[in-house]
Amino acid sequence: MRIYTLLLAFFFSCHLIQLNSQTNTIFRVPKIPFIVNGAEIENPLGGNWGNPIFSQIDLNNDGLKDLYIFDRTNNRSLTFINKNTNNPKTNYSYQYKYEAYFPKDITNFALLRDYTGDSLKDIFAYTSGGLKVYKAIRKPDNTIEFVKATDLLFAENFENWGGMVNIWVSYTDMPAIADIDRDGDMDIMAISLLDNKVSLYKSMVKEKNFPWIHLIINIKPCAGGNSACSTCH
Ligand SMILES: [Ca+2]
Ligand SMILES: [Ca+2]
Ligand SMILES: [Ca+2]
Repeated sequence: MRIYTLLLAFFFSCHLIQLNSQTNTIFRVPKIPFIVNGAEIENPLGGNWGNPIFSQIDLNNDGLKDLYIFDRTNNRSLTFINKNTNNPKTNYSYQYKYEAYFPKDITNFALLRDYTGDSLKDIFAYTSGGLKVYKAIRKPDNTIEFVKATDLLFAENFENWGGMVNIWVSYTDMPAIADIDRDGDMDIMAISLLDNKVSLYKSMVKEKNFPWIHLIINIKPCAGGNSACSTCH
């Protein structure tokens, strides 16, 4: 009986939304409670993940790190706000309105990393041939806009031939994007297309005093193959 009540409430709400949209009236999306055994479910519409990738970003600019999930099974972005309730089971609230910030054309994987040094996470996402990058900008109205920084991220081999090569990543794989050598700039590790070994793409921002927006990084093929990369630092 309770299920029928919820369904009726849902369809009635949809009907109201349709009426309001026809008359251009501002409406508020109703909150429909999902109740199981007398208790309301915290995030009833934020689940059903198939292959989630987790990242942190302060979506509402309150100083607390919120949660961004990219589900690679259906290329869906989900956003959860950190409520700071000091209860680890209910820290996050699913709030879909922030999903509108994220580009609609992301597929296979998305990782949020701050490559600009402004503490606001940018996007590294799959594209044919490797990685595309979006730079995050906090707008005056406190929303976030992701602006395409590059359609395909390249690396430069400073120490050898000096040529440029795209940082190749398979659509079935995912790179590691972190400060691998702990020198304060962000490096990338990915499995090479040619030999299936892990390559370290070392950022040269610190070494060469590049501006923070410099995305060109150094290539150091990892001698340890897929399993160990401590030898290539
Ligand atoms: Ca926040
Ligand atoms: Ca940033
Ligand atoms: Ca580094």
